[in-house]
Formats: sequence, structure tokens, C-alpha cells
Amino acid sequence: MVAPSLPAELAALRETAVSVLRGNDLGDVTRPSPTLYPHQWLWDSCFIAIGLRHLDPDRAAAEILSLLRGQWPSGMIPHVIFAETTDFYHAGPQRWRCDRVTTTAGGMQSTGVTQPPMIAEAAVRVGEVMTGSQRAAFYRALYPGLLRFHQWLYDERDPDDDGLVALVHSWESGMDNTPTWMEITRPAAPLGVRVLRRVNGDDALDALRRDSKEVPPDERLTSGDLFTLYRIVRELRRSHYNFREIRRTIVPLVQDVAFNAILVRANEHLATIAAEIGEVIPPRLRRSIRRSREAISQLAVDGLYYSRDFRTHTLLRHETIAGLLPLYAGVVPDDRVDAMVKMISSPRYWSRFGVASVPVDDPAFLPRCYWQGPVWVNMNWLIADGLERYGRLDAADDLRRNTVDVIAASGAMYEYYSPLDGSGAGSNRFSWTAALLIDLLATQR
Ligand code: 2M8
Repeated sequence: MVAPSLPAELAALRETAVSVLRGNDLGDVTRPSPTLYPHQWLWDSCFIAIGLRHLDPDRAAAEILSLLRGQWPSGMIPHVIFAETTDFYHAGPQRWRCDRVTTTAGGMQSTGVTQPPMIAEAAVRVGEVMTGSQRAAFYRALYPGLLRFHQWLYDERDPDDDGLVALVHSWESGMDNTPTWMEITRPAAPLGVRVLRRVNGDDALDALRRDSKEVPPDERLTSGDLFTLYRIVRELRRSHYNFREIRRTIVPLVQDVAFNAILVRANEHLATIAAEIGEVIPPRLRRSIRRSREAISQLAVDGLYYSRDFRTHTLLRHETIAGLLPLYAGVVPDDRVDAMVKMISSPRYWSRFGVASVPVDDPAFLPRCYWQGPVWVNMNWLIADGLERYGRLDAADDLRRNTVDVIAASGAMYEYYSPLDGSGAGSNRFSWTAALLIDLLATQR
């Protein structure tokens, strides 16, 4: 893929993106941001590789392969693989203590939960810019670990054979504080948080948090919610990160619609990878893959998709961007696609900056607060891909153009953007924004 020649302004923006990626490069892994997120995150590395492929395909492949160093003997690939750094991260190894229950493939410290399985998508995108022999070597190195990861997702997280995998922490969804996740999580709040909430003193916890030194606390989840997420980590730790034990605790378990949609698409890419290197996906996983595609329809009511409570099978009926990802998965029935595209393009979600993570007319909507309203570049990228594969080329192009424009107008690689005025928030040197910008510029029509 040859980079198109760009107008000076965009060429300069691309240079900023490249320098952000260089600044966050730790060798063969890239941290999401210099101070807020100083380690390796699973789906961040995938989006990062999709951009890096335009700079250096081998480096992009290394970014993906390095995820296997964190793989657990069970097959799980963790959501964070801790780098050897003294930089502070609020949910570091000491919160998880996973080395007490397992050893990762590369002996790295990691968290005990996973993240959306974007690896196969990223691998195929990187494969596209490689020569045939380079690609085959890359796929051969990746395939055994990737296969085990997909097997683990079904074996461990779909024990009742629903065709949908269950998540044990909102951090697994990647969308930490969507209203859906926060509503189901709140009953698990530690006693202190519940007491303070009763006297309306949630703010008293602000002084105790350490995740918001780089960005203002109101651009992240509330302190009460953050301490609830820490409490859930504690429960997971006590349950040895084992789903059979976890399901007996108070930990909320969610069949997350976005995660399962991404998995459905990843399964297709896994099949592509297997076919290219002459491997055959084992029958048991093939069956899960088939069931999974069909099962997403159980999450739909009147054309809208929701996550579901694993224990009760109740749909968690709060609309968020997660419910739009079945479009990316390619599982929206033909007679429902127009309605879905119409919904995405309505002012509730769509602005000239991209797709809001929570509809702007939702009482929970906050324009600059993390996954509670802002536009995210990775979501725009996924939704544009879905629109394109459903033949909605104009909408896909508009969304991609709007994404480039909002980044350009901000002049920096922000973590997220307000859908109301396009102002940037969160980290201003955020890797996946930089990487996906490079990808959008290289692939624009
Ligand atoms: C955010 O999540 C981490 C926890 O995993 C955090 O808030 O500390 C999310 O936006 C997540 O999707 C992302 O992968 C991570 C690193 O960019 O940050």
C-alpha cells in the first residue's frame, strides 16, 4: 500500500501521528499513551498495528506477536501486559497478583482479564501489506496462539453453550463506563462507596484516586465507579480468575454485544488466516463459531441490539455505541440494515465529528466523559468498516472524513472527542488515534 500524496496540512498531521507513535514505542510494543497508560493493552496494540503497517509491516507484526508473550497456559490473552517500567499505572500488577495463579508464555506480568478480540482483524490488515511469504511466516507464528485464544473464549466464557461469551469486568469490554456497564456494576460497589453515595458524598473519594493525574477526573469515570471496578478485581483475584468460581460471586457477568460482535468478525479472519497456511479449525470451535453468529440475534429487540445479563438472560436495555457493532460483525439482517444505518446517521449518534458513544439525548450523556458520550476514533473506524461492507459507501466515506477532520481541527492525537464541539479530551498523545489516522489517510478514496 503506497501512501497517497497528501496536502501539506494533512502531511503535517500525519507527521504528528508518527511522532506520537514513536514517542510511545517501547521496542516491539507501543503503550497507548506516555503517562496515563504506560503498558501494553490488547486491543490498543491491534489498532496500533493497523496504523504501523503503513510505516513498517514487520514492526506491525511484532506488535501483534508480542501479545502472545502475555498468553496464559489456558489460552487467555490478557488485557494488559505489564511493561518493565516504574511508571505508575493505577491498576498495576499489585492489584491483580496474577503471578500467584499462573505464568504467562513470556514470563511477563499481566492482568487476569481479556479485551475485545481484535487480533485476527489486525493480523489480516497487516498481512495485506506483506509479500506472500512474509505473510505466511507471520500467520504461522501467530496462528497457534490465536487459535487457543478463540478456543479459550468459548470454553471458559460460554460454559452454557449460549453462543455468546460472557465478560467478568467492564475493562474487558474496552468501554469502561458506558451506562450499561455502570448500571449493572453499581450494586457491587464496596460498602464505603455505598455509604458515601447515600449521603451524596461520592466526591470525597476523588482525593484517593490516582488515575486522573494526566486528565481531569470529570473526563473519566466517577470515583465511586472506579472503586467499584477495583473491588471487582479483588473478587476476581479471590476466584483465581476462574469463571466457575467467579460465577458464584457478586461479580456482574455480561454477554457484551460489542465484544461478541467483534468476536464474530474475528472468527472470519481466523478462518482466512487458517486457510492461507493450510490449517483446519478444529470441529468444536467451528461449531461455536457457527452458533455465535446466530446467537447475536438473541440480543436484538425491534432492530436495536443490547448486551445481556449472563445469569438471568435479561437484556440490559440502555442504548450505547456497543449496540451498533453488529453492523461491523456483518450480522444485521438485510431487511434491518437501512433502519440501523438511519439510526447511526441520526443526530442522536451522528455529528460531523463521528459517532457518539452514548446518544446525545440520553440522560446519562456527557460529551467529554470517556465512554459516556465522546466520539472515539476506533469506533468510527469499526463502524465505517461495517458501513462499507454493507455497501453504504457514502456514509463510510463521510464518517472517515469526519474522523480525519476532527483530529486535524484539534491539532493533536486526543484519546476522545466531544460530539458537540469536536474538542479533544483525555490523553493528547494517544496511540490508536495516531495509528488509525495514518490508516485512514492511507486508505481514503
Ligand atoms: C481505557 O481502559 C483502562 C483500563 O483497561 C483504564 O481506564 O485504565 C479504555 O479506554 C480501554 O478501552 C483502553 O484499551 C485503555 C488503554 O487505552 O484505556
